[in-house]
Amino acid sequence: MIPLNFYKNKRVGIIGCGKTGASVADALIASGAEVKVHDDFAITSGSYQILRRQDIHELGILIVSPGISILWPNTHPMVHIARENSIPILNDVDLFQQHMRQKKNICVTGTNGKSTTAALIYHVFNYTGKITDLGGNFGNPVLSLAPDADFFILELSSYQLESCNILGFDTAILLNITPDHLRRHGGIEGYINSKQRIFANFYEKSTAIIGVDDGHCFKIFNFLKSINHPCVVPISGKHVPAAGVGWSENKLIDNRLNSYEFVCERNPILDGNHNRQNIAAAYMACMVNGLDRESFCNGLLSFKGLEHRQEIVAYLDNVLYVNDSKATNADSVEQALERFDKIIWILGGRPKEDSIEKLAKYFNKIQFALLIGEVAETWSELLTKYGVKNEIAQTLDIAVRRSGEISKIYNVDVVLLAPACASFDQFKNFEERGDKFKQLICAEKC
Ligand code: UMA
Ligand code: ADP
Repeated sequence: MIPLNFYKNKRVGIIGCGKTGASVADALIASGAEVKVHDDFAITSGSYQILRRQDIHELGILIVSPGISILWPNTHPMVHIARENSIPILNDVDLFQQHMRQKKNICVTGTNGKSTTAALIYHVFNYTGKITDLGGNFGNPVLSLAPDADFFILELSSYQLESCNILGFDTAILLNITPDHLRRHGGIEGYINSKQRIFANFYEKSTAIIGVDDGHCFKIFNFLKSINHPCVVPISGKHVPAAGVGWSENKLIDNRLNSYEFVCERNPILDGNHNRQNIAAAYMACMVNGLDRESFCNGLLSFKGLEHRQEIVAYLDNVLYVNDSKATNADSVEQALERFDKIIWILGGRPKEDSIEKLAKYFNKIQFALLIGEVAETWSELLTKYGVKNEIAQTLDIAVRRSGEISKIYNVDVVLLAPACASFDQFKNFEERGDKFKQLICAEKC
């Protein structure tokens, strides 16, 4: 737990008592602050004092959890009151920054690839014996990390960046931007603004690592160059950028000095251009933080990848079963559709703002689609319009059973769970959905 000594005897309010709110409350209480907590739905632990509206004007500071809207779609009413009373509003990442300035942080954002990239960097740092901790949107809040680590790898979501004010990270990585969480950010402009905050308040030793494979990030790259950011490195999963890091076929190339230096071959577990983007970013983060190339390459080769991201579950009766439960938007699903052929596609859940229609160019690879969750009927109609054979399975159990039957009829290489949807209509989270998929396959097949 990170000690928050600046807040000793201060009155602090917290909105949201999930993982983040509880970690902030615990760290503040342990540091001698006077803490009150509000949650609109439930206080998960009875041990905190309740924050009421009439308490807000007495606060020294208000901390918001990532799930609390401070702008869109509606500003949380307590945030309104705090603003009217000129109470500073920060989040847990701000508190972390205030207290851990002497340590190095490497922060990762992007629409897709954050967890893989953050985990890979963490793995390589550990491999080389550095004392490192990993957290943030990854699952364990930043204030729950071990204070004695020398390096902190922080995965930051657009929600966290939106409410973060101190910023000024040592190494900031933006992998890519495609439409996601648009309602929460009031549209694509709001989403881009949140993401690019990762580079804000930079200082002379900050490094900005930025994917240049999409138009939004490419513009941000040009902007950072135009304002003379001290160190901006373009990275790509598709080519070798000038003065940057990228790929020539399966070779990672360091072209920072425009000298086209070979670094290493890719790790076969991390297949696809998307993973090449992640590896290039991770490599660069390691280089600017003092690791050597050989250590990076050895660390990369021993990285096993993360569960639920194009995870190979089984190869049975000539059919590969792939769990890509974390593919919750069209862009992440695209990576899997690009990689595989002759697919039985299990998809659906609670839809996000983007549609699978933008994946139409891959529909000729789909032998059959099995739809689950709230969106099943709508997407069944859409797929039928494009001539894709499909069936509403409604639940994952039925979809897996049907995939076994259908794979015997059609010429199928892969059964792919890549939902292009959030899981919350039928599961607690994407992990539960992916675990269920794996259990079902093993129950049916192994
Ligand atoms: N709540 C309110 N009012 C609201 C909204 C929420 O009171 O208007 C309360 C809920 O009742 C609940 C609490 O807030 O008790 C939940 O807080 P939260 O939504 O901020 O979630 P945490 O449990 O603190 O988890 C957050 C991240 N969740 C979100 O951003 C929604 C977790 O990311 C993150 O792992 C965790 O902090 C630790 O840093 C999850 C996520 O879904 C994985 N992230 C989104 C994504 O990856 O797409 C952004
Ligand atoms: P995030 O933490 O940003 O959600 P993950 O590493 O958990 O990213 O991967 C989520 C999904 O996105 C998986 O389906 C994965 O295959 C895909 N993915 C991973 N990296 C990228 C990338 N750089 N670009 C696009 N999709 C990616």
